[in-house]
Amino acid sequence: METQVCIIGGGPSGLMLSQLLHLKGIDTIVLERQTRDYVLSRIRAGVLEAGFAELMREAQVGDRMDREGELHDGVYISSDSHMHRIDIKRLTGKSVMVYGQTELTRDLYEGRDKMGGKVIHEVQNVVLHDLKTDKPHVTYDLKGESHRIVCDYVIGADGFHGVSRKSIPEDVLREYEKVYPFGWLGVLSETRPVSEELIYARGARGFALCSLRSRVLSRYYVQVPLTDKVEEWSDDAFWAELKARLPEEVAARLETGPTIEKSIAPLRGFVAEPMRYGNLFLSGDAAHIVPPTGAKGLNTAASDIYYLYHALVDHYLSGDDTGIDTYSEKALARAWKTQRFSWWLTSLLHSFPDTSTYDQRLQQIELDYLFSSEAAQKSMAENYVGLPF
Ligand code: FAS
Ligand code: PHB
Repeated sequence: METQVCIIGGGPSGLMLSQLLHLKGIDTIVLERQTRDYVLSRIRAGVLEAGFAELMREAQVGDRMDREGELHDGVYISSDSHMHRIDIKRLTGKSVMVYGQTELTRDLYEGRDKMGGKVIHEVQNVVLHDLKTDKPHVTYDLKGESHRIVCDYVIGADGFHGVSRKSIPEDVLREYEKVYPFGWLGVLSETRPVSEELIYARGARGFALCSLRSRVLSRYYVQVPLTDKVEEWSDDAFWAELKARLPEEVAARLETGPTIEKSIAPLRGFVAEPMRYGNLFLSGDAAHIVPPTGAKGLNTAASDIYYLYHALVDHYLSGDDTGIDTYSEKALARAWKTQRFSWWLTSLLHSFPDTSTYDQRLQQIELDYLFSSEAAQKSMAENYVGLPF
């Protein structure tokens, strides 16, 4: 088989790029390791930056997001009993879109179906070849048969555990990592969300987050030690711990119920450089991971896709390779800014084991400064709604 752009990974990055390029007449094939149902069963991000929402509309898959998603103009940060609202709309002129990654991935799949997009599921043994030549190719197995795709470019949108990053020679690839000494226990419940807007709660017992997917579907998280196992957490234990970390008036109105999903995710910051090797381009989690505190994981995948989309359109439609030649530098510049913001918000709101009393006081002072300074709130708000692409 031949195509112009071979995309490894049928998550949000890969599907979004395939959809956008198709609309410009550029041919792609997406190779996905899992089944579509498996990809759609994953519960992940919930908050979209304004730029991501714009990309969904440009990809002609934004209608359901605009109908069912919620535009949020503010977000709460609570510290013990104090609640403070960061008015992101007043401070930046922008809102964030609350709409689950599962739903937007479904919308992208349906968009690909409508346009006859080529997404091949359950591929195995994907191998990238001749990346430093003008005609790289990809081999893979499907139902016991071997296949080969010759292309101009390979896009590694295959997430942190994918094959693409590992196809860059060790003497070329530089990796930077920060592992946080805790994880997030997350639940989904068919209950009315406790708040109209998200609440990031910092408390003596640790961090908690009140989020949502709709007016009848809530998403909650509590910080847990890395040694915790999800099976150790009953629903009752989760609800009791969440209430203990929220201001009293919020805890009092929390609607509890059976959880329909429960999982623990570790927190890490990770960046791989460069994001280009020959005619292989990394995007999204294949190149970088952030702690979910700042809701930047999926949104940084979006800026990678935005840069790649424009670079490939300029290449194929105008013969201009500036975007291709500057992709890695541009994507990394923004990715490191989202690392910084995610690290800052994680450091501000979580309880760190073995931290000194000095550092504990500094954390409280940083929070007091945020609550009292319009400049500090504007800085947080401009990062939360998304720095410009
Ligand atoms: P993805 O990992 O989503 O997709 C990569 C795809 O490639 C997968 O479908 C995988 O099956 C496929 N693949 C892997 N190897 C392959 C191979 N060899 N061949 C073919 N296909 C292959 N972000 C937030 O902003 N907020 C959150 O709250 C949040 N929560 C998260 C919770 C968890 C448990 C995880 C793991 C991530 C979370 N994230 C969150 C980050 C997440 O949303 C990612 O940023 C987002 O999925 C990135 O999208 P992709 O880059 O497309 O990678
Ligand atoms: C979510 O709804 O899953 C979510 C929202 C905001 C975050 C992280 C996760 O910062």
